[in-house]
Parts: sequence; C-alpha cells; structure tokens
Amino acid sequence: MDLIPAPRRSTTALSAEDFVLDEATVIVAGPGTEGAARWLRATVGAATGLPLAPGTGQANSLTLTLDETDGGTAAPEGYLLSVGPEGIELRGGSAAGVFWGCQTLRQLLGPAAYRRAPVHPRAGQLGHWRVPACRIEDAPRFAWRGAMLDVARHFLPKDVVLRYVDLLAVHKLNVLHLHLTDDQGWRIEIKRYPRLTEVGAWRTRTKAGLRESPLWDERPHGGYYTQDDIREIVAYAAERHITVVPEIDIPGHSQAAIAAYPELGNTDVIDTTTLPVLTTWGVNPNVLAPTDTVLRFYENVFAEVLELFPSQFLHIGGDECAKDQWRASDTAQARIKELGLDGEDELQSWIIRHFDRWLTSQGRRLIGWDEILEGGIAEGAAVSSWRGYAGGIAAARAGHDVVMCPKSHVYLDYRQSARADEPVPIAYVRTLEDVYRFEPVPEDGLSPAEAAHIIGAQANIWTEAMDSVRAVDYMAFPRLAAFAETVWSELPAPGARDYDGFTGRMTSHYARLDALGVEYRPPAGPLPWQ
Ligand code: TNX
Repeated sequence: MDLIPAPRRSTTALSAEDFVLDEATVIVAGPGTEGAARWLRATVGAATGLPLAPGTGQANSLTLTLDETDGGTAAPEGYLLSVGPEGIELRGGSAAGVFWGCQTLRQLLGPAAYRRAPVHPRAGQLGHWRVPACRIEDAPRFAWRGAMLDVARHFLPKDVVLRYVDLLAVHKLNVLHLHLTDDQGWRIEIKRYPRLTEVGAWRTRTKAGLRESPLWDERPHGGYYTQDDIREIVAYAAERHITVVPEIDIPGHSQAAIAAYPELGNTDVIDTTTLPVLTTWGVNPNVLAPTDTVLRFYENVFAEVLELFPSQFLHIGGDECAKDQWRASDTAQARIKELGLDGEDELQSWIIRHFDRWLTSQGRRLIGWDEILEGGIAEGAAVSSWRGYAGGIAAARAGHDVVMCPKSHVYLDYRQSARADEPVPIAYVRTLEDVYRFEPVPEDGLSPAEAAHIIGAQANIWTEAMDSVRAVDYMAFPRLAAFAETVWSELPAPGARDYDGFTGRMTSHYARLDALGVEYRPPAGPLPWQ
C-alpha cells in the first residue's frame, strides 16, 4: 500500500475483494464529517470525474462516521479505515481523524487521484478506481506536527502558501508556522501601523553591504498579505485541520519594523531614521529598544494578529537578539537598573515575560525560539528548540511544552547532499536519511512526565536562498515526507526506523508528488536547471 506516513497497523485482506469507485458510489457523511466529504468531492471527485454524490445507502458507499467516544482508535486524531467489496467505512475519533483517514484513502487510490482532472483514458470506468481491500488503524504520535515557512526573507505569494497547506495535509502535518516578520521584510498588514507594509515589506537595491553575503541577490524584492489574505489562509488551513501559528519576531530580527517606525530602535545609540529594510542575511545589531513605546506598539500589533489567527499559540521569535546596542544605550541601561536586572539577557527575558503575561491575559499562549530560556523563561511559555536538543530538554525538565526543531536534523534550508551541483551551496548537509532518522524525543534521561512536554516537532524552511515555489519545492521535498513519518508514525522500538522500507514506499510517493506537480529533489540528484 506504500503509505506515507506509515500507519500504526494495517492488514490487507487477501481473501476479500477490492472496492471499486464508480459513477454510482455515494458518500454517506455522518454528523461532523461534512467537511471531509466536501474535501473528498473537491479533490478525489475532480481527479476521478466521479460525482461522489451525497447518499444514504449501504451498498457502493463510502461511509464517514465521527465517533468521539472511540473512533475505533484511542487517539483523538485517529481513524479506522475498512475497505471491502461493498464499500468503504471510515471512522474517526474527531473530525481531524476523519480527514486524516481521507488522506490515506486518496493514497490508496493511486497517483492519479492527486491530479485536478481525470487523465486516464478509462477514467470513471468500472475497475479503474480500485481501492485495495484492507483494514487500517491509525493515529498520530505527536499533537504538533509542524512545518515553518519563512515568508519574510523572500515573500511567497498567497497561492504558494495555500498550495503548501495542501501539501502539509497530504503528509498529515497539522501546524503551519508562518515566519511573518524579520529584518528583511514585514509581511502582514497591520491597520494601525500602515508603514509596516508600506515601507517594511519592500527591499530596494542598495549599495550598502552588497558584497557582504554570498547570498545577497541584489534584486529589489517585496510583498505582503492583506488581512483578508491572512483570513483566507487561516480558513483554508482550518478546513484541512491545520492550525496556522503566526510569528512576529522580537526583539531581534526586527529591522524592517524599525525602518518603518524609527522610534522602535535604539535611537540614543544610532540614527535609526536612516535604517533600510535589511538587504543582507545573518544576525543583525539593529534590535528593538526596551521602551514602553515598543511594548505598546507590539501590544497593538499583536492585538490585530490575534484577531486574525485563532491559534492558541503566538510565536514571538526571541532568537538571535544582538545585545550590543542595549549595552551602549543609556535608556536600556537605565531600564536594567530600574528593574533590578542582571544584565542584557535578563532584559530580553523581561520583554518576553511582558508579552507572555499579555498573551495569557488575552487567553493565548506564547511560544518562542530557545533563546527565550536565557535570562529566565516566562511562566507559561513554550519553546521551539532549534539550536539543538539541549534547550528543549532543559525546558521540558522545567515543565514547559517543547516543539523540537533542531537544526542538526530538520532545517530544510540546509543542502541535501555534498554534491557541488546542489542548487543552494550553503551550510551543512541534511540528507533525506538524516531527516528520516530524526527522533523528536531524545533518548537520554527525560522521565516519562518530562518527555510528555515534547508536544511535537517541526521542520523549518528559512528562505534566504529561496525565492520561488520551485526552490521551496526542491528543498522541502522529499525531506518533508521523511519528517512527516517521524512525527506521525510510532516507532516499533526505540531507534528502530527502517530507512530502506521508507525509501521503498517513497517510489509510490514520488508518483503522487509528480501528479501534484511538486518539483522535489530527484533521488538521483539535482536536474541541470536546479
Ligand atoms: C537561524 S533558526 C535563524 C534564522 C535563519 C536560519 C538559517 C532561528 C530561530 N534563526 O534567522 O534564517 O538560522 O538557517
């Protein structure tokens, strides 16, 4: 059956006959499964040319049932799929469970089920759309199965994001972390502060620093999402049981905001009125000032962001905040003294704590990169552990929720082989096998209660060197398929990942990605244009 990610248990019934989808097949959608039925009609219906009309009958039907007591599986996102000659039964422990079951069903139908119109000459005819007789019992290992997309370094148009949401759904991933702001761009409309996008969303060609980075591409660049674009992305993702977690990065990685509103920077250290939206990459000295003006400004920004994103979590960044300007700033030093803090790390911590309290007062939760541990972590905060496992382990021990995303394994902006013709000649090598061998819960020394704080993991795509859907496809796939299995599929035993088994199943999965039009990295290596 070659399912990706691998299900918990599956049996193929050799004695039973397969089910064949035809013109008369109906979908019997029980209460709470209407969304999944709609999705099936829109995707499988389009690919097969079959009506898949709503129905009530027993024979020749696809029956969707929501069974919240126990969908035949213990877990809320689990499902049970039985296929026999009379029909298909899909029971989910939640609407999400039913939806993930639909993803499995589409995989069982074969690669042509991923096209947007029928292409086979016999499409729609009896026998063509065959689903093998089987019984699959499945549920995810982790609740947070994420992928981060950096739309700040290079803006990716709304359509690319919506397509990416569909690709996450194919892989049963359920969190899209959107990195919306950085030194090089502000990508979300904020009504109260229009200059954030009027100024902050655009990089113009500058001579400054032109040669500083090998990745600087010299081109003007920009773009942003309107609030309606964001509402559309969030709703589209929600229909696919994917939560969009927005990231507004503070107090570092904020030069685009300072370029738009110079009063946000350390005005007693540098002339912030001349700062452009940054055109080079890396850690940048121009950070937010620890002032009340900045706190109020970002409360107002976050208030609009919370209106748009129902996500429980808001990501406030917190990574790579250079502290030199705070060291040189009388205002920052006075603040440190006034608050009785022990240096600049505690000052950063004070800012993060402020927003942790503020978000909690709004009924939400804060998540930040693992630097938020330095100088003391805010009470209810969760941590994205990116520099390695250590931050995540320390946070889990201290009772904080953790999303593991160590750059050692799941940074998909790192190149995929050591070959000289890899299209992104930067950084370290993270092969498909490296990603597949990623283990979200480190083996050393977490008690079961501590390990339970690791709520999941995330693969991160930073786009300094990617400015198109083709580039993102190449870097994300097939590695995101390997990642999906590390967060969805339980290990048969600790450390027991069967890489050969995975690559064997990938043969079928490449055919699905081909039908979807995903330009993944071919197993044999990059194509000449890549
Ligand atoms: C570090 S990961 C960063 C990003 C870069 C990335 C490049 C993190 C929280 N910060 O700003 O884009 O490395 O791999």
